[in-house]
Amino acid sequence: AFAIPGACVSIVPFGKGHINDTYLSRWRAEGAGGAREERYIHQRINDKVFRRPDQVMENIARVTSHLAEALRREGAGDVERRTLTVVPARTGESWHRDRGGGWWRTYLFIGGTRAEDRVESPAQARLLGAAIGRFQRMLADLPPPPLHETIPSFHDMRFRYRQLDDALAADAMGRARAVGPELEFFAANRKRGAALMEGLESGSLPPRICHNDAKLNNILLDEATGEALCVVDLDTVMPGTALFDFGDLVRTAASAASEDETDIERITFNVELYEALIRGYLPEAAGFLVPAETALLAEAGRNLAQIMGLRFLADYLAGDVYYKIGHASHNLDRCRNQIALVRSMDAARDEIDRITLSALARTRNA
Ligand code: ADP
Ligand code: GN1
Ligand code: MG
Repeated sequence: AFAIPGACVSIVPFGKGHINDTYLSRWRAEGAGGAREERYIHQRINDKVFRRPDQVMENIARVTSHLAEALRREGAGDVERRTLTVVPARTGESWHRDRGGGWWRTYLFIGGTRAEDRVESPAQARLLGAAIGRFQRMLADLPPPPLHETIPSFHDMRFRYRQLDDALAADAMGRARAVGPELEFFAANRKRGAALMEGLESGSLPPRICHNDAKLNNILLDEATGEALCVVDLDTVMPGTALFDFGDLVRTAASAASEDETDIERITFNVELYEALIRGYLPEAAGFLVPAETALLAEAGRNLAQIMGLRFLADYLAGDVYYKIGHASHNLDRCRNQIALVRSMDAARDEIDRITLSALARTRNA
């Protein structure tokens, strides 16, 4: 269905995403210089999560062409490794529907890269911070119309609390009695968690195009150099606050453990990695961030960890209907992981504030 030359040699499941079905394929084409092998990524878009895959793809086509143009303008080499490239269907659309109604898309495979669940070093964290800042900066001048909102209320904490309340009331799996301490934690933090959405609603936080899923394993790292090469998983690129992305990166890249770690003792917030992230992010983002945004940078990681914890718990109670899971308690384990991370961030709050202020001062003086 897609405009790929040659013959398919193999196709295998790929990656560790929680939402879509991802495959890697190899193709062999005979050319003037002999046989050539090309690789592609194919994804079946999760249409339970994304109700309008056509709108998702319309967003992604606009965003990827805009990024490619911006990269070329800035003289970046290897543009096809620095942004996703959509391979159109033979119909000319950016998607293909199979006979069962499933929605598919194809990207060029970005080889020589890996997606990690933990950061290796402060130097790498700095490059990751810069990658997300750059991504936001390059999309700041995307011409109208606004992008489609592919998942409504995606990072709206109050909506996520309501989902938890509903899942708890229904208690579809009879799991509610086993999650008392987690429910207590979320009840105690209900008010504090609203800060980002309140800022967006009051207008103090300007709406911006953001990625909305800027976690560590959605950024491909160059195998050879460790460089943060390409931000992938663009399904949720839509309006939001820049803090959603900074926060998602902080919660995943400055945690000493991965999101799947179950040993609570090991889930600690690493302030050294946080410092590197923010020092990488600010030089790219300082040109557009307003004071109301910089004032909430220190809160962003905590906020995003809270919302992910809530979502994992709601899905656990609802019977694991949203996230892909590897074992029965996976969503509960992930929820506990995020709670431990919030606690560790709270314990480090003075240090986080100090590092944030000093990074802001450094950027202003640079
Ligand atoms: P999900 O929405 O399920 O998380 P992603 O779009 O993030 O799906 O893809 C899953 C994984 O596949 C990514 O984390 C990344 O490792 C890999 N991946 C996705 N697109 C590409 C690509 N074009 N080239 C190389 N790897 C990719
Ligand atoms: C999902 O698709 P993936 O695995 O990159 C989820 C994010 C969560 C993340 C938690 C569309 O991201 O919101 O932060 O899992 N994506 C969607 O790991 O819900
Ligand atoms: Mg992903």
